[in-house]
Amino acid sequence: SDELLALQKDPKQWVSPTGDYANVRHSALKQITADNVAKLQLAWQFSTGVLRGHEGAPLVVGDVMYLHTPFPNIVYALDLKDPDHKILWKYEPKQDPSVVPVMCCDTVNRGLAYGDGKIFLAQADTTLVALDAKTGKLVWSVKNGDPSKGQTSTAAPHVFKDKVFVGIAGGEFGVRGHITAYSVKDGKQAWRGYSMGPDADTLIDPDKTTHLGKVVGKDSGISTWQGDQWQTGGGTTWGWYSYDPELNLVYYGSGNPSTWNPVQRPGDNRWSMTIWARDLDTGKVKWLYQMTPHDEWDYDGINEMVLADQPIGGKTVKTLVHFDRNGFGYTLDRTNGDLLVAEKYDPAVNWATKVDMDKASPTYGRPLVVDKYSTQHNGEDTNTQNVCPAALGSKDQQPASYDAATGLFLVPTNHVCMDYEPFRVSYTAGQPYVGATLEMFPAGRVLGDGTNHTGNFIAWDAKVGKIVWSNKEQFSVWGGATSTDGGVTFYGTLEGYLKAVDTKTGKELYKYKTPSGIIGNVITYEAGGKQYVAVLSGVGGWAGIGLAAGLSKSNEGLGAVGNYASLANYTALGGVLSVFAL
Ligand code: PQQ
Repeated sequence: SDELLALQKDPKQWVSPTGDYANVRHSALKQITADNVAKLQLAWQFSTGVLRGHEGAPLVVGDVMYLHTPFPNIVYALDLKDPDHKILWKYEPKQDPSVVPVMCCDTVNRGLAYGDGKIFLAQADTTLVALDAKTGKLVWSVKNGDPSKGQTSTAAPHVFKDKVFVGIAGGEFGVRGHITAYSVKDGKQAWRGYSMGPDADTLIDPDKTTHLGKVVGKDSGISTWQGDQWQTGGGTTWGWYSYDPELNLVYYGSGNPSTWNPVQRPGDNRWSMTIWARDLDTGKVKWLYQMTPHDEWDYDGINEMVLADQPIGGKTVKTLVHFDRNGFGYTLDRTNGDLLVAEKYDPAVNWATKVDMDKASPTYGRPLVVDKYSTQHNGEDTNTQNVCPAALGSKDQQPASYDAATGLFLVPTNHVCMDYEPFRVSYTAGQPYVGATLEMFPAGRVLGDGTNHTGNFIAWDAKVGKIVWSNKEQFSVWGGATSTDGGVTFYGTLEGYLKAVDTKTGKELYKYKTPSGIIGNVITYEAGGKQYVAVLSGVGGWAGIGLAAGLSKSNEGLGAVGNYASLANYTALGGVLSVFAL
């Protein structure tokens, strides 16, 4: 039996980091509605005691809330039955702080997973621990990587059926990405699939695994790399995972190829920047789709895969919807990887004119790159200017929500462009392997439309690939959205507002300024017969790296600092959970 599949159908709880296996981030709760949300009030708060960026969200399992922090990755269990929200237990791992300097984009952690009476935490130092959910006592732990080689962990673990899945971060350190499945029961490794390398490592079947309907052939994870560059090839796996129990397939994306200097690594660099569908039990790859072959801009493909069944062409299609860093919103048939839609979800996107949708074309499925914005074309030590989006993408890790009632995807986005200058680097284990200098700025500077906001919160129709409504946000929306059957969608902003909008129209219905900028994901749950909305504030992440790491030069923080410098006029560091109710 699949305990978690049953639990996630109860809207009173929030039992997985993404809400459910399908990553739709939608709740059937509806006490809070578009008509009454204006009366929402702060119910209680909890300080995590940790500074720097608080990503992810707590879990609610039964009457207990499980809350995590960025490094040092403390876990709290809070009693939701108790009016004082007493701390039932606290777990604080002992980690070598030398991991901190090899974390690329703040000391974030995207949350916990639950399964089989255990709470799973992927520590920054790549240790995966299973804690007894009742007592917080360590049940088992395994080491998934080696921080001395630049391998770290920021992604939430995901429990699907009897396995817990973890990825690896470190694309800025030449880490070769992989996803690993461990037994929930005892931590025994079931399989590991690498993003590149020989078929024995990637678990790709040369005669069965398909890319855009064609079998990929032998050692496809090597053949588009020069020499042994695939060994330090990136394609890390630090995002969100989803699972379709009927197809028994696990979906996720791989990140940028290393280094950021494209001139140094000729070829398509397969399978970086790729959507993966793997069999849950064996890890065998059913299909792949590489969105950005031979990346020249750091458009990691790791953003969430939303599994939604949608009416297309008169029938219900099992789709996978993905808002990529590269600025295209993709809709695929998740049974076989067929590409159905690929359209820009920010009109500013200029590095490619479109994705070639002509099945007969030799460039079918590839983005058609504009020479002017090709950092490869312009070469090393040349500054390619005004590329949209910036490296942090039209959307980064902040997950979208799907509301089946309106058929809309509610998407937190970035509206940022960049200058990008690649330079030559050599690989040393555990040292940065970046090879580009960046500067980011509001997209309005390229569009020449007089605006200087760096975010939009949009509603997207993934059946056709069109924006339905779009709200300007002063800053990139770095926190995840949640829609509800009350017709309300919630999200947080970098300056610290929890906001509620009408899902259908985007009309802003409520906002409340929390103690720090929000890069966490909103959740909703029910306790004692009452609906609550909860969100972590605590500014940081890549967008907030200037504040989080105390950086001030505009091209520091991998080019993000200057673009978000004015955040310091609105907020400061500090982790706090805020919980709201009517
Ligand atoms: N992390 C954030 C964040 O939490 O705000 C943003 C990013 C990361 C990126 O935009 C990245 O490109 C990125 N890349 C890697 C990688 O290539 O391994 C890791 C991470 C991370 O682990 O947080 C980020």
